[in-house]
Amino acid sequence: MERTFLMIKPDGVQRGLIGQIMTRFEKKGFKLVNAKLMTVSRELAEKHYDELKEKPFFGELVDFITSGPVFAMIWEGNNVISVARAMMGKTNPADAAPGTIRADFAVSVGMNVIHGSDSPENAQREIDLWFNGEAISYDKTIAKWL
Ligand code: RTP
Ligand code: MG
Repeated sequence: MERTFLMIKPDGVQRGLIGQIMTRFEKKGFKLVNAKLMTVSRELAEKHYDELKEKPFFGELVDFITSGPVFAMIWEGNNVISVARAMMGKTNPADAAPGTIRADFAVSVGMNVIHGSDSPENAQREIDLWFNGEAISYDKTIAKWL
């Protein structure tokens, strides 16, 4: 089953949007397999956004991601990498389709509420980087309430 790394950025955490955003992924039918509220070191932020290190906004991006707590998550499900990206909407909230997370909750490209892995390779890299590759198993508990 496919897994992706999603992160509610400092703007989403400070604005109290964690619950509403997680609800969208739960209602869709994806399964939460790890999560933590955490502050981000510059080292971790720079590794995470390594592909963007030559971009003019890289410094601002790292400043922002390290500016307050983020909520890091691993989600599991069919095509979760691309479907989560579709549910997030385009990078710039001004271009994001109504009904997507970034369209509904954000107005600025820098503070666009959520990150999602953009490929299977990056999903695995980010799950390893943020969670040491570890996901929670539901095997022993599921079906007791069904
Ligand atoms: P993310 O990695 O955060 O999920 O966002 P993304 O794939 O949609 O976009 P990406 O190209 O990976 O850019 C990462 C984050 O950098 C900020 N950004 N600022 N000022 C700018 O033109 C600009 N472009 C990108 C955004 O916050 C974007 O989410
Ligand atoms: Mg990206």
